[in-house]
Amino acid sequence: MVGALTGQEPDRLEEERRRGLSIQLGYCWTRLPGTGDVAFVDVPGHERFISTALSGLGPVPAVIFVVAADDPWMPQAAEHLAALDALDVRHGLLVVTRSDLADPLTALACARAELSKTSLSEAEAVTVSARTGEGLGDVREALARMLSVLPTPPADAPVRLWVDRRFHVRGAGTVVTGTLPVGTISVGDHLEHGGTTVRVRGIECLGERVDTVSGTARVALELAGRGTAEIARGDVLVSPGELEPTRVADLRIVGDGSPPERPLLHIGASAGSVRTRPLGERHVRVTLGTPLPLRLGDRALLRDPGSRSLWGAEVLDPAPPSLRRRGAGTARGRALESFDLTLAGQVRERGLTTRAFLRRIGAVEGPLPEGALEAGDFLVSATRAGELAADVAGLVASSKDPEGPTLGALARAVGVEDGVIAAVVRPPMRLVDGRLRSPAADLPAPLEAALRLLRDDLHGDPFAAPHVERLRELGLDAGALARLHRRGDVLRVGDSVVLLPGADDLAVRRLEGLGEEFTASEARLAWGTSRRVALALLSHLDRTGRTVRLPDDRRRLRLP
Ligand SMILES: Nc1nc2c(ncn2[C@@H]2O[C@H](COP(=O)(O)OP(=O)(O)O)[C@@H](O)[C@H]2O)c(=O)[nH]1
Ligand SMILES: [Mg+2]
Repeated sequence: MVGALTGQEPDRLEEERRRGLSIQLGYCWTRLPGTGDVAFVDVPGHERFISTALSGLGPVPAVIFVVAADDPWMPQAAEHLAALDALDVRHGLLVVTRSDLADPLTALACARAELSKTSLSEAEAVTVSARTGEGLGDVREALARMLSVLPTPPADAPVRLWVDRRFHVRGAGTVVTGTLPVGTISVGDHLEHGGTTVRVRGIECLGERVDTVSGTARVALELAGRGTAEIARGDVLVSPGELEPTRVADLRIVGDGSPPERPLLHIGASAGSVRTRPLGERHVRVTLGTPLPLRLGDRALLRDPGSRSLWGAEVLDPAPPSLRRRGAGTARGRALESFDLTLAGQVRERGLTTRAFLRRIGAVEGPLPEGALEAGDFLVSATRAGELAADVAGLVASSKDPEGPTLGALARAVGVEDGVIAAVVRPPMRLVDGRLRSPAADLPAPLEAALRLLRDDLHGDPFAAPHVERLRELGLDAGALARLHRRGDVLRVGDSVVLLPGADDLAVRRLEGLGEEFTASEARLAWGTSRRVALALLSHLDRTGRTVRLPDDRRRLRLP
């Protein structure tokens, strides 16, 4: 059918022609009037060549799903359809071919029923005979309709070209081919492969030499540079520095059941064995053998070659936090349930990150979350800024240096850049000549000592507000507490309930992990504190507009 459509023969190997069977990926193209150039990646149907088929399917935006009128619904058709569904390919055309050999309606009804359960449920269906040519016009028209609704891929996105073939051409050197989904490649560009850089010496697109090409396109690149000989099928060439190679990623499993411990991860044209660790019911952490430039929201596929089962997977976090504590996996699974791929969500999730990093992992552009700080390229969530401010306050207070510690010393102690420290400094701390002046410096000595002890009390357990007796012991009466609160040294949420500055942000963050509405006792459990502190903190959050108290005494967070 592809041959009849394009006038080109996708099977080029002698063995393929002899056995009447595709073994490798085949490449053909045609020009559709009003639509433009259309490239086809013909994939082998035989079940032995499933991984080759997947390497062709991985990066395509749309498919023609072909079944024969004289065949029953075949296991390999089911397997290819399951893979397309797992990859969430939504644009497609169902074609029943060999209509001269059998009435196509039975096969059509059967295939349609199967497609209707998948991401291809909207696919239009046509019947055709490649032998007589009947229906070829319908195929072209339906193809044009299908292609007309494909979204235009961003030409300025970073390049990620999955190599599906590599060969050596005498005089030209190494040539690789692949389906370019987004972005632009021009002659002279540098691309990264593993740790090395290669240069694009020439580009061929549908049999013609071009200077530049943007996705979606089939491309052949003539490469120069050391290391080109090591490039193999399944490798990936990327815009230098614009993507983040990752070895560990958290994925959401789409579909039923869970993948085994050592499945294959297919993404783009690559396939590699990975180790999985379940994170709750619907998520897994995968550890890759070779780093790949994964991005937020990428679709991938996990496959168990033994049972031939496969699972769809959405890349949620290509740079996840390490899991050390017992039970951390389950908690991480819960956090991934509401994982937010926008810039705001990512800043909230990561606490401290950079714009460049978020761009590399493909965070969805948008506004910063409320209360976040920007310091150069760094982005700091409100919660993290509060925590850093508290850490800095503690270090400043305990500094032996009468002038106060330098920004650099603080930055090293806290493990962030100087600029971040400068950004999180809030009154009453002051930055004077590159040093942070202790606000406690101008407090009476006993009060300063009391504040230091209070900080120690609260440091490991931010919601364990000291009891009235402890406050009395520290000599902190109502007047002293009010004074410290005014200066920003403490956060006073009730008459005798004091926490450290930033505890309110942290409290809100913990509440985000609860349901949409929650009771006071659920909040108390989330904070791991006493009823006395929880009630005072809740009314503080009500007063400051962070929570809304509902008529039945439940609460919800006020959305920004
Ligand atoms: N009679 C007839 N034969 C066809 C038609 N389309 C393909 N064939 C033949 O069916 C066989 C399998 O076709 P091929 O394109 O290799 O199928 P593939 O295995 O899916 O790649 C070949 O011998 C083709 O010549 C058609 O519409 N009518
Ligand atoms: Mg074939």
